[in-house]
Amino acid sequence: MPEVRLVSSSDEHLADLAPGFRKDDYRAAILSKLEWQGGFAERFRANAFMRGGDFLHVKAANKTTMRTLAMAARIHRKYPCPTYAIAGNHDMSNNDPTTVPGQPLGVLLESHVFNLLKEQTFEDGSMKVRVVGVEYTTDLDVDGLQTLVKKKDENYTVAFVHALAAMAPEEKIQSFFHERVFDYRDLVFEGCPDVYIFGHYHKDQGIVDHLGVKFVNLGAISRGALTFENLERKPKIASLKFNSQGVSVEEHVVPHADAANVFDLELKKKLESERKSLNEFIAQFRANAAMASDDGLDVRVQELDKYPEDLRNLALELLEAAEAGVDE
Ligand SMILES: [Mn+2]
Repeated sequence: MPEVRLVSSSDEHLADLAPGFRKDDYRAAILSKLEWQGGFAERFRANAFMRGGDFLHVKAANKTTMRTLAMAARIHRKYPCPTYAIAGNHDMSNNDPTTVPGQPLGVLLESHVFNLLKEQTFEDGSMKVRVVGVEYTTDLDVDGLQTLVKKKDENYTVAFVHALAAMAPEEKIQSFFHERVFDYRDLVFEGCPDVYIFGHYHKDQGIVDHLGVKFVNLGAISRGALTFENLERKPKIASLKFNSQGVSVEEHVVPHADAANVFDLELKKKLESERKSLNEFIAQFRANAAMASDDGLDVRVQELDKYPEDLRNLALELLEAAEAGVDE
């Protein structure tokens, strides 16, 4: 029976140094997960391995060593199938996708260790599966995602997106990222993809079937790269089979060390309280800005654009460094 088999993984956050509250050899831990994934792809007889963004953790291009990139390249060279990747916000500088060629991810793409996942059709006999990759952008909206539709000559369509998404999210804007959270229900429409896979949101939201459309949102492979980490979470990948009987998606736990062995829990507590005060400060700033102007918040936020560019860039860099856990 003709069958296409794919594996998906996201948010590996590979880095030289342990981010946030990790206290172990973080790089070795991530690399061993990548090795395990290659073995999984072999056992599963995958046609392709797909990475959903944030393969690298630190946004500053010169903060990932050549040795780390070389180790990642060596592991992927042994994979039994090609690896495809989309860019996440950590793979770029200033949230700007045009910076990717000058980033570590750009090197992996240029050297064909990874292939850029834009639009790729995988075939086995009469079975055709098209996968569309949607990199991180700050202006992605529901209309944009709804332009992604099935084509007549393909059996199945998959969208792999680096964006926050959830089933009936309580809040439309995630408070820490200040980013839109897509609602699965808005992405089911006439001619929509058969499967959506999401990266970016590190929490595990499992595999959800909504009106026959599958949503795969298993969270990050890395743990502790962002400060709001659930210590109980198990890193997972998904395997997907497409044949004449339909689509089957399964989740698989990636072997990982016990939380108690890799996390510095005192430091996590401290980071969480720092984040809380930062959020309170931002909320207060917004409230004050709204009160101080009859024109409302929008105009005040626009006024931020009047600050000199170097000052805005410095603020951006500091925020990115804070997010990446780099104190420089
Ligand atoms: Mn991300």
